[in-house]
Amino acid sequence: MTMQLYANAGWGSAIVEAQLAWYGIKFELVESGDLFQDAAAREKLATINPLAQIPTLVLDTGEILTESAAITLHLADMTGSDALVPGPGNRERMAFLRWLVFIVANIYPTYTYADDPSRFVAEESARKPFFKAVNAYAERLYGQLENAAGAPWFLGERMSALDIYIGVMTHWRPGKAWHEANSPRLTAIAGTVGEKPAVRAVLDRNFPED
Ligand SMILES: N[C@@H](CCC(=O)N[C@@H](CS)C(=O)NCC(=O)O)C(=O)O
Repeated sequence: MTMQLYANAGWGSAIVEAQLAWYGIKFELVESGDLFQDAAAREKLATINPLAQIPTLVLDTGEILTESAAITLHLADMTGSDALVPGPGNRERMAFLRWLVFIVANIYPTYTYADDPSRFVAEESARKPFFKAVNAYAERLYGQLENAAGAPWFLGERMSALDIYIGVMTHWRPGKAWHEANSPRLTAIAGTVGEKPAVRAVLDRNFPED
């Protein structure tokens, strides 16, 4: 079977969609629907990914792969390419792994918690302050990512999947204007990665307002 990517325009599936496009891997895009607004969409996705999150990838073997970092590493293994993931022994490997995990373990969860605070904060009046606090924390984390960023790519001379994460995630809270003012390096990386035709096509589909 053809690989299937569960996706919703503008969401984290774009990070994987861009990598699949980069490698030229054939896949079918399955619209997940809005997992916050549509209970049926959540239920359907939960049958293959109990977290009901995207990206969710169904491999050509029928196996399910979730977690964007695991997918990123697996696609590199599968293609035998080091185009987006510096291979073992490569001097950029350690920084790549550190910041890949930093993004998914620290920054990404701020969206899980603040996209819909009602899931975590029962008291209605506490939701707004919680949303604000989580977003302020996200800003601090983006500050750390900014401080670690090289040029023209996050790892310096070579492009990697980290640049694709940055190209997608800088569209999310706190938003492009905030990043332009506070994260000039991340903003530059997002601009440069967006010039790569394979990535551009995916960004245009996911962020038509660009
Ligand atoms: N750790 C996961 C996070 C994925 C994630 O949070 N995806 C969001 C969309 S950008 C989602 O599906 N949210 C729905 C939810 O949290 O219920 C990854 O790196 O793939």
